[in-house]
Amino acid sequence: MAPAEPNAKPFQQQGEVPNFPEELPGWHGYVEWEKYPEKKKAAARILAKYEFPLPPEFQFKPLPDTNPILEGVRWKYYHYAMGPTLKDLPDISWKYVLKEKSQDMIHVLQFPYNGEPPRDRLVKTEITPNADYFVRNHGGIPEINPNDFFLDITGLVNNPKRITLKELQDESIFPRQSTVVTLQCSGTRRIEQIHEYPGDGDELINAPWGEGAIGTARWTGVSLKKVIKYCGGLKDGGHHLEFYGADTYFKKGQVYNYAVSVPVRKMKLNEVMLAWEMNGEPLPKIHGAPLRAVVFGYIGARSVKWLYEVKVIGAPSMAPVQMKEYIYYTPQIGKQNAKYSNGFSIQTMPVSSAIMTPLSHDQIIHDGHIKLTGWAYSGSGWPERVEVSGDGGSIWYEVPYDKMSRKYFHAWRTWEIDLPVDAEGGLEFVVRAWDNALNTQPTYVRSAWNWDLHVTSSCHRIKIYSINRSKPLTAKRLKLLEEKGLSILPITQPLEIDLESNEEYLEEMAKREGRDPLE
Ligand SMILES: Nc1nc2c(c(=O)[nH]1)N[C@H]1C(S)=C(S)[C@@H](COP(=O)(O)O)O[C@H]1N2
Ligand SMILES: [Mo]
Repeated sequence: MAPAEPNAKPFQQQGEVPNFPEELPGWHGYVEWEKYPEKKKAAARILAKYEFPLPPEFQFKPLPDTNPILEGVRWKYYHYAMGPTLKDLPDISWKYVLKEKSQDMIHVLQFPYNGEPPRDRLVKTEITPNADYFVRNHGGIPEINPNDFFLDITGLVNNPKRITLKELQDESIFPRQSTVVTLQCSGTRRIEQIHEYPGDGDELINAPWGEGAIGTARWTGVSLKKVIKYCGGLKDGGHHLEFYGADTYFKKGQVYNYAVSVPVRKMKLNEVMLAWEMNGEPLPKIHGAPLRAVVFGYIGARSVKWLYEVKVIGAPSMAPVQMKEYIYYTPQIGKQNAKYSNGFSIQTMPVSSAIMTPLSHDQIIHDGHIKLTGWAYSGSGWPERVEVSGDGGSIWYEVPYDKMSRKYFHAWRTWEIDLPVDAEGGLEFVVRAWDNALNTQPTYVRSAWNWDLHVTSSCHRIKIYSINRSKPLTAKRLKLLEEKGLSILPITQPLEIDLESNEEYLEEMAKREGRDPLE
């Protein structure tokens, strides 16, 4: 189970148990906040009574080797404090993790649930099985009965409408769209930034993601463009689309429904889908059932789950997830001088890639070639070339085109290469991808460190230990160990036998003219 957070005292209700009733029958775990400013204020007053436990320090210390790695006590307590409607959500959400996700997921944060699949499995298939698809939640999982579900289209459209799921699925009203799309969380590979320089430790949870917060699925639904057309099109001044999710989000003592926005241009390009199917199956609860947005090429945060309202607005959303988070600062900006306005708002994802096998610190016995596998992705195009280096980035080898999965406009490519490796000992393997517009990746994590620790798109580097059996001495040593029933692995354990016999030593010394000159 979850590791204990040392600073967390058991939750203690302060004052009367609040009651924020559910908004709609058949929509469990959904409290509407955005339409009721008074209710929001009441929730803020309640939250102000508490001193919530601090997030544990895991950026300056090693991460616990538990699974879940982190528990998220603070976020559980936010939910407990809100009374009966939300207090069960940590448990309910965990129940869906166990039901809908693979048993061996790496649970990066138990609540709100964040999880990624084991590294080797993620790139075995170009389409990620639903059970292995990463999950990034900011709150609990609402349980919404599909028969009770509807989507509201509001704001600057000519005919605002309430559309049921049945209507959305009626092909005589809306043509279906089915597209292979990769979603990538901007936190992918955050662990590399944490290891070099820590960042913002509170607001962002800073889930210490590895390389697996990315996945590819065939999503089925309708293009939002068709839905907006069905509502009579945009009114003048409608420039952005705000998406609302039914989950509750807590930030700096306030409550919200999860909300973000994308420019209408994205919708006009048919790059925003409202999806109810994932890889031919009904959308899993944990991935946003009954309905989610899928925004092609953008940071995962815009693909709102449990989507219940699309509001056409004039300027980018002022909701905290859009305005205050997912901001990419320069290395000179941090806790001392950051403002919401002095960084990029992360929308289109840059070109990036990762080596998924071998794993960092693997010790590899080989015959002059090592097989590497991984993924490459670009939000504004597609990966055209992947290059791998066995020496930290001096010499690069191109992944053969027939060892890359097929091209899609909106998806990653998985790849593999038999990398020639002559050298032995500790080596640094590096990958970089090039997209069709010739964009490639920054060289080092340091080149693109940013305070919120987003978008670690620098060349991915792993450290391995090479044992090359095509070298005569190595072959001989391995054979000897095998005869004695000993293993060379792990290299961190002492070798129990002498490195050579006295006779061999003397013979070698003679050949080398001894240790010291004779005159
Ligand atoms: N309603 C809602 N939608 C959400 C989120 C959320 O917490 N609530 N998380 C976002 C983020 S940050 C990401 S990366 C993706 C992850 O999608 P997945 O969990 O289906 O993989 O969902 C996005 N949509
Ligand atoms: Mo994300």
